Amino acid sequence: MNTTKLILALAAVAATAVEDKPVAVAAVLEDNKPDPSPRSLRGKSAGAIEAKLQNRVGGRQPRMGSYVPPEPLNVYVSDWGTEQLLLSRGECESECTVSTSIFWSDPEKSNRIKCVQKGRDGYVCAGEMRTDAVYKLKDTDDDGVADDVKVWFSAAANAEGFPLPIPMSVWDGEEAVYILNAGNELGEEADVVYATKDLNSDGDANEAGEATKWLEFSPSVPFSMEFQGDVAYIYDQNENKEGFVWRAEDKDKSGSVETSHPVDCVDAEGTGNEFCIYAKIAGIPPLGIPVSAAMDGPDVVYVDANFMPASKGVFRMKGGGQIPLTDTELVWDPSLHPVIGDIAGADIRAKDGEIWVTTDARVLRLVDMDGDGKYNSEGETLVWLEGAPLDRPKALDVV
Ligand SMILES: [Ca+2]
Ligand SMILES: [Ca+2]
Ligand SMILES: [Ca+2]
Ligand SMILES: [Ca+2]
Repeated sequence: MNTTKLILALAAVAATAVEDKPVAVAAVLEDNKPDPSPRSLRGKSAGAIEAKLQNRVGGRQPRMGSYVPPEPLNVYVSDWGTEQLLLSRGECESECTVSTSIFWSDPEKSNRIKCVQKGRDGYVCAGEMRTDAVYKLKDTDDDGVADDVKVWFSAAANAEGFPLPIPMSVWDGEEAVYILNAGNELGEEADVVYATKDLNSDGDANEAGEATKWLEFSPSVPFSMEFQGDVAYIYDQNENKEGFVWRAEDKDKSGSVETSHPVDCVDAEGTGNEFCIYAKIAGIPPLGIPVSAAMDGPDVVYVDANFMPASKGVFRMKGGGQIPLTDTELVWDPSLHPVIGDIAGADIRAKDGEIWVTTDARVLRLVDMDGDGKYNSEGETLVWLEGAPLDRPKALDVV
């Protein structure tokens, strides 16, 4: 491990309260950490556990005004305290009532779900980093509990012998299920995006030829990935003092992304450049490194949870201008929300103009009701979930 990467990784570990595992040291810390999670919920997943919680803002009901919340809202969130995957569904009229069920709980497999995404085929993809596997989960009878669970791709079973120490992100794309793996420092393979397909229709992508390396881009510290059509946007802390959002596209349909071209997105169209820098996220070194980012159309939104108050919160980089994007704006300031108190960003999603984030013990939903481009006005910070069965929320998807 080189020194810079170690420092950045340690910064990331500190910023995320030791929850992410970008390097071996994090794994050691994680395993040494006493587990405060209540396990009493385990085994009760046969039926959906209803937790009726109302959205609120510092104890007040939000003034919805003319705002019409999109619905139905289905929020999948992995919990590292109770070691399971939750589904919370929102019924919204003037306010939302949230019903939460334990979507998936398996004492061997659902412990450290690092990423979750509802796929196009109705399956929920979950990447788990203790079993080094991506699972597909489906609720066939719509009771809020997954009853069809299968291994989609795993380090142990895939015929190519591809490692999967940390499945950071998964995306059910048009061409394949893409899996972003972050390498560890144990000698296993480093940072790569696999394209996985089920060619023989047996329900997994573990046979020979079903997984290929779509993108290799070490050295880096990748955290998240999402696609817009054929284009992947990958947030990478990289080894410098600013994070990158990479734009990756297999333009020539060769089956992989060429990374040897200049990393300048400005001339990407003219040069056929398949891999370039879409945004640069400046942090305050050594700790100001965001831990999660998401695309909101052409914009990049990210949550910075470092120890420097001035650079803490949810930020937006507006797209549509010069690339790489560099200008950023604080759009949600945690210091204005003493009830929330702090933010330790684990995951972020943008949907229908709203921003969703997981923090230490909550799932927050940010809604720009007054249209000022920020989420700080009264009624704009909504606590979607807190309290049991939620304990330590991590990965998030909102559909
Ligand atoms: Ca079910
Ligand atoms: Ca197969
Ligand atoms: Ca290519
Ligand atoms: Ca606002």
